[in-house]
Formats: sequence, structure tokens, C-alpha cells
Amino acid sequence: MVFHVLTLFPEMIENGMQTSITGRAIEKGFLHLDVRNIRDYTQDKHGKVDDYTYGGGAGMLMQAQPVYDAWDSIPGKGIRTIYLTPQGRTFDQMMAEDFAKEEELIFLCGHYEGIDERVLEETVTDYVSIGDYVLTGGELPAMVMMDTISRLLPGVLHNEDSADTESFQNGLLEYPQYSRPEEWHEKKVPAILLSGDHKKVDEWRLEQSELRTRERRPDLYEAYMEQKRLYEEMHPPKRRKR
Ligand code: 6GU
Repeated sequence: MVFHVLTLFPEMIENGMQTSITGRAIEKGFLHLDVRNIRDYTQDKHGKVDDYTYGGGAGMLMQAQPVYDAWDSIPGKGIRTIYLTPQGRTFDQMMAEDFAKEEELIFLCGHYEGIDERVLEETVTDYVSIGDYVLTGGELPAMVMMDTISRLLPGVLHNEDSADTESFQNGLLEYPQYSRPEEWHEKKVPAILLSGDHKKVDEWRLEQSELRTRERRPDLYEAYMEQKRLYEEMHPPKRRKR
């Protein structure tokens, strides 16, 4: 996967992505990061990339020319171009799975009051938000998306099945987990986890996932129960012959 990022703050993206699991994925060649500074593409002799908005109002807008030329400098055709904006569709795990199928993605990060609408019309294929709150720019949302997509790519996580056992892959939150010691602050690790009975452990974990989801995310739990009802309708329990 190649992530192209268009931004006025390239060091923010580079520093963020070179850390931890995404950093290792870049080193190992599972991920390629191509960060381009939009300012490098301005034709303005003073390096200006923003201007006042027509019609008045507070704040500055990123101008079309530098954004377009930065985007146009990326080789290749038809690469999905994601504009990070609170006006986009809300990012979720399903969207991440869809983007993870692409070979390359372009992330366009706006700043100030946004970007001239005309260049968005000519470049952007996907408008994406990461939630209902307002950030100062698209860099953190782009990193949130790249992090989420990265861990779905083959080779990025060490443990091949950890990507699908975790929260959301089955529509439930993850069950509680424990490591050594067996007792800490007078709290014992649940005995079943020490039993070595893998079937019992799996049953306990599913039950904990369901309890936790019902408690903390009733919206997810509702959707999960509905899926379960539909599944059981399509796959009725087999009658025993006698
Ligand atoms: Cl994608 N951009 C900005 N500036 N703020 C946001 C956002 C994006 N998603 C949520 N808030």
C-alpha cells in the first residue's frame, strides 16, 4: 500500500507515522509513505498558499493552484483521493476495510478554513470525517485513517489473527484481558483463563464481549442482536431424528 499525503505540515505526518507499528511496516516495506508539502507547489514568489474568502467572513482559505499542482504531481491515474473534512462521511471499520483493498490512496489535508471548492471538485473522490467535533486540520484524521487501514494489510501485524479477533470485527467490543501476575492489588485473574480448556475460554470471552458491549455500547449491541436474530432465522437449529 502506498499512502500519498498532501499537507502543509509534512513533519507532523512523518513523525507520527514513523513511530511504532506503522513505522515498522514502513521499514519492512509493507507500507510506503509519500508526503508532499503543498507549499512546495505554489507559484507565488513569497510561498503563499492561502488567501481571504470571496464574500467575506473570518479566516483564510487554501488556494486552488498549489493544491492542484501538488495533487497533479503524483504519478498514476484514478487513485482515490480522500479529503479530510468534518463535512465528510464518518469513518468506521467498514470504510477502512474498503480502503484497504486499494493499492494507493491520496490523503488531502486542509488547514485554516478549508480549501477552494473548485479544486476539490476536480480531485476528491471521498469526503471523510473522523467524528462530530472540529479539529484544526486534516493531518490527525489522515493519520487516524492510515493507522486503521495499515493494521488490516498483510504483514503489518505480527500475529496474523489479531486483526480479526479485536473489537468491531464481529460487531462486539473486545473481552477483558490479563497478563502476569495471577494476583495484583488483591485482584485474581478469572480462574477459567488458567484452566487450559480452550473451548471454555472461548465461551467465556464471547460472553464477556456481549456483556461489555451491552453495557458500554448499547447501539452496537442492538445491531449485533439483530444480526444474530437474522442468522438464526436463516439457520434454524437441526431437529434430532429419533
Ligand atoms: Cl476530517 N477534519 C477536521 N478539520 N476536523 C474534523 C475532522 C476532519 N473529522 C472530525 N473533525
